[in-house]
Amino acid sequence: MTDTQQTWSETESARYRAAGHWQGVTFGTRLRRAAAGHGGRVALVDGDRRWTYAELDTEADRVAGGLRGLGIGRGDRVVVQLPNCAEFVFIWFGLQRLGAVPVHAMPGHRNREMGHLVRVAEAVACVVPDRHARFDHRELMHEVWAEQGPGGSLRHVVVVGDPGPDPGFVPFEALRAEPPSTSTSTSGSGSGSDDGGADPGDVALLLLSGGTTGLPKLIPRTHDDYAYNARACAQVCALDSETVYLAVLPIGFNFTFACPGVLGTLMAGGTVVVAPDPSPQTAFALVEREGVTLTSLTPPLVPHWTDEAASGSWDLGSLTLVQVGGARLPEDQARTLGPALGVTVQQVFGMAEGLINLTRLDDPEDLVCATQGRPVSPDDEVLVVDSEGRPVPDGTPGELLTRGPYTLRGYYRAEEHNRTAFTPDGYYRSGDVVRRLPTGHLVVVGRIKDQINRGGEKIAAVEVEEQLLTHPAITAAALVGVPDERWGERSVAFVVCAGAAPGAREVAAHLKERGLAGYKTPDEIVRVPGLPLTAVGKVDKAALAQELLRR
Ligand code: OOB
Repeated sequence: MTDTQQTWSETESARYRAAGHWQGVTFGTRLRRAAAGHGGRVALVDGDRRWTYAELDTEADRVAGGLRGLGIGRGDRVVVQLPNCAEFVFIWFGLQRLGAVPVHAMPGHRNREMGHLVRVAEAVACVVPDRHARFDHRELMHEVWAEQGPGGSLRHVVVVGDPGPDPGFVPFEALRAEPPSTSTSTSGSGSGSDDGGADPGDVALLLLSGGTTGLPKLIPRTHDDYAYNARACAQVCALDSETVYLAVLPIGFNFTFACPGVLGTLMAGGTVVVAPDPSPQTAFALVEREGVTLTSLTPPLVPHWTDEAASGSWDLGSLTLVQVGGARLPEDQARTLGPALGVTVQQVFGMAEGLINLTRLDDPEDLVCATQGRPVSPDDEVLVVDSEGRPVPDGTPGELLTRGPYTLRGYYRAEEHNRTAFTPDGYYRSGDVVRRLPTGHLVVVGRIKDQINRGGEKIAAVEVEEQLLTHPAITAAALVGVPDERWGERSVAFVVCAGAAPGAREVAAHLKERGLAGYKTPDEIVRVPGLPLTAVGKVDKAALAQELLRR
């Protein structure tokens, strides 16, 4: 595995090309072709601002010009941490135009995560908002910059909005100030091309894994594989140029961006509308105004959307399909959502690593409500195996292993982790426990990875435990997920203390001080005299969860 190439074998690559999955077209070139083919159609809407495909193409050129002026070029990694706004899309395609590689950070990430991403990716720049959700991202970037030390890779911070007094911070507006010049030429490779000379097999972006280890791993996605991810989802969802997609969840989340999301919609010639927040009030106003046809949600939003729709004060007539995924959707909520909104519901069981499962638009209600869908590609290979790695019969729970035309073969710069995260023949060990039905539909029944899924936001237990142990009073810690009505799962930290136990508030303050994203703060702290161990001497988290349920 090199930095810029994924490692499917030659045979597999040839097969995926022959099947038409990999089309050999970079994202930079795709946007150029879309602008040439249907430049007058509306591509993107953000508040009162809207851009046609031709205008989006021009914005990408302008941003690329500005980024090139900063010395950014092919293969360079840039961490993008922006809330839902048009600038995310401009930056993303601006980077594609240079053959540079966006790293999708989440708006909630803080010092620890951002610093880690910059270090692992050896990012040359970060793009952040000035403030978002009452948090100053410029201050965060000051810390990240200061902490990287003299040998650090970071050279630029681009700020969307007010860059503040620091002369080292580049305002986004200055980036796009220069009218496009050389960048519109389509001749040859290099700085003047549509894609900076990128190869379709190159890494086009780096996604974050939910993580089971200390810090999130980076997932390399190539132009060929990621475009197929978006297109295969778009086909199942029957997207076309009439599609109006509303981006409600964070735009950098794989679900929102490419399942089919932003990229699938743009590749179908449709319109992407960005929602500044996920409330049903904001979303429904946009549905009415823009004629939104499709959107995607995580399960915790579903009851709010159902309730607000029941108020009867909205015209949701344009909306035809609502996807729900990222965490297990309770069956009763799946059953009420469709009638409440007057839409088809689709369950989505996906992962940043690749494999996407969707229920089909014509699936019977029972499959839609009680399964998490089936793979989008005929070439997705799925194995359900027991603890010895032997395939189990349909209907029997086992771990989901998968490989295919858009599933990673290795995390970025994580050789040691890769040795255990994949089988010798290249299957990704998902850590999810599923049951497969004879129809191929999967039911997610559990998980063997040490991760908590809090309403779609993934928390690696180890990462939080390590941070808990930095508190002077905590001598041992175990983070456990327990069922929760609102979040599906909430996180409970069992701690062993020397002396007085810190309260939940103090722990939260400590973790914040350590620069950990807020959603990773334990929902509850339980002091215990000691942690129970399994026969092999590991912390017995099942026993801890049981203990909590008993109380
Ligand atoms: C999506 O991606 P990630 O990378 O944040 O998380 C993947 C993990 C899966 O391995 C599984 O444990 C869980 O999230 N998950 C679900 C689920 N969808 C994801 N568990 C139960 N039911 C579901 N429907 O979460 C993601 C990526 C693309 C599309 C949709 C979700």
